[in-house]
Amino acid sequence: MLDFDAINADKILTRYDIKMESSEKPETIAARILPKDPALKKVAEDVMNLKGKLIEDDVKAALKSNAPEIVIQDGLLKGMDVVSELYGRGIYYLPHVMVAADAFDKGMKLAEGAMSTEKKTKGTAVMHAAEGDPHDIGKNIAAVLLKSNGYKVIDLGRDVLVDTVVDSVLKNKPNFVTGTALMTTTMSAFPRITAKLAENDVHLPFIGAGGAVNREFVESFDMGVYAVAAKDGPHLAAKIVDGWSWHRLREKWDDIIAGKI
Ligand code: B12
Repeated sequence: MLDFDAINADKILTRYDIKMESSEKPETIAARILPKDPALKKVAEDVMNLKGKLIEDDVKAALKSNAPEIVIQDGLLKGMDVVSELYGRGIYYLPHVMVAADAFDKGMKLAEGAMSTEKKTKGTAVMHAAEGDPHDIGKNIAAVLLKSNGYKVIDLGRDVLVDTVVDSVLKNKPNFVTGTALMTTTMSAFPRITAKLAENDVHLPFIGAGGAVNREFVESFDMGVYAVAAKDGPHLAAKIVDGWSWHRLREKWDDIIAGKI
């Protein structure tokens, strides 16, 4: 018979992966990621520390000395980057992430409202987060950047059925479609969408992005063009409205993403 009192559970019930990953303290992780500018740092800290009540005032303050795009990229997004790291290391749990995402959304709404809207529409994008996928933070940022660069965005939201995306493309005839997938279980929706579009004789660039996918996957199906970050959207969109096919976008992808062409 085992003597349970003699067993030290601490030595057994350890998630070694998390223990190892968590050797870096939260403060060190934050210091590595947080911006230097004090106003932007406050915004990032509000997201990181789940301060939904403070974020609106702090975003307004940051907007006084920074462009809305900077408040998003170097403030709100940096806070979310810290949250992602803390979650990945088992320091934050899902409820923390949900509250942080709420604070992030509040800040985004304010920053988006402060952006100048260009009168002339350069082109139209249909955007969505993949069927079964509730992760829409990256898509929302990409949508804001496209809108602020003069594109009309038809945002279908998150967890969007493959058929809803296809119907919207057939109805709205956009210049390009975008999909975001953060889960390995949802990324297969991308090639299902492009296959259905091809059946309807529609051939347009499908910008695929999100933590679950990489360039290799997105280029494994026709029409797929990979985007790493939200800021890549306007670069790719500019080429698309200039008439570049998805084949050509793939060929020149490195130069486009590097901002060389
Ligand atoms: C926030 C978050 C959530 C939030 C989402 C809130 C929201 N509204 O989005 C909530 C709490 C709801 C959530 C829930 C879940 N989550 Co979650 N979540 C995350 C977390 C921590 C961060 C994701 C994030 O927002 N990243 C920041 C954004 C900015 O990144 P992004 O979307 O990739 O966007 C960037 C680029 O990809 C690009 N981009 C994105 N879209 C587009 C579009 C265009 C056009 C362009 C140009 C660029 C672009 O631009 C952005 C940067 O500039 C990740 C962990 C991680 N480290 O990523 C897990 C993670 C994605 N979640 C995960 C899981 C498993 C879940 C749950 C299933 C957990 C559970 N057991 O219940 C549930 C989902 C349940 C369900 N099916 O409904 C897993 C997915 C694992 C996998 N590979 O499949 C992850 C990776 C965590 C993990 N390590 O296990 N989650």
